[in-house]
Amino acid sequence: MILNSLELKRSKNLKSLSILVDPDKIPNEKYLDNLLHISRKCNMDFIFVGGSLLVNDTLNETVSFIKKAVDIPVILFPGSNLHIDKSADAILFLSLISGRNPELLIGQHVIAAPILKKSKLEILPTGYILIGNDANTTVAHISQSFPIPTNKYDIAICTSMAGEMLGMKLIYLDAGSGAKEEVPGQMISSVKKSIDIPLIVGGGINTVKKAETAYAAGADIIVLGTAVERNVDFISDVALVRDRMNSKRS
Ligand code: 1GP
Repeated sequence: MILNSLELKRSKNLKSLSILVDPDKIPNEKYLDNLLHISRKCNMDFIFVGGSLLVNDTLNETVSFIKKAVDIPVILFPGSNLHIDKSADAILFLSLISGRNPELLIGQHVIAAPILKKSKLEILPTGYILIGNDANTTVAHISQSFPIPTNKYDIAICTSMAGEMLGMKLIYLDAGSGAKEEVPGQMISSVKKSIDIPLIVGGGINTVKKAETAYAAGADIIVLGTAVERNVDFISDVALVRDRMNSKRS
């Protein structure tokens, strides 16, 4: 079970790495093949698949391709209840707790629940928290919600604590795909101290330094999307950071 393994790793302070594959941003099969080859070589922990908007309707194709090619757990990162594929291993059952849009707090979940119940997907109840100073991003627009500003640590802390108290099993601090400003290290460490569940951090992590900062501040999993689309070798650089951190602990 993915959740059990994450909780165990968290208890040992072992770090994980995930790439985010947006089916709309795969230029061709060769690209995906190479991405998966490098991921396998780097012992990628997870592959998240999804995006706010999926306009090309290639989610199923993408998940099947990945499942055939590698043994890495595939976790759906859905933008809506339409983004479900039963051949994945798990789904981030995201509740957008930084926002006040009832559809994304509970509405879409009600529609998805009976479908998910019949599937074999592992459900990962996740408190999803958008961080950023720009209310004009794709995710802010689609979600019709404001992100928590990068300097409002208290709001991020209280939101994460409330998520955990509501029974969510993971917290995801996301600056949004391609964010200019990543989630600040200080905010990650403040949230980390306030919760006892695994912490996922993503959005705008496009340098090794930013990855190191996020891990050192307390991220249990970091997610790489845009930077990998620009330079696939970035995966190996960050995997080395993860391995270095984990070797100190084992
Ligand atoms: C976005 O956290 C992910 O939801 C990844 O963001 O594309 O900026 O790496 P990037």
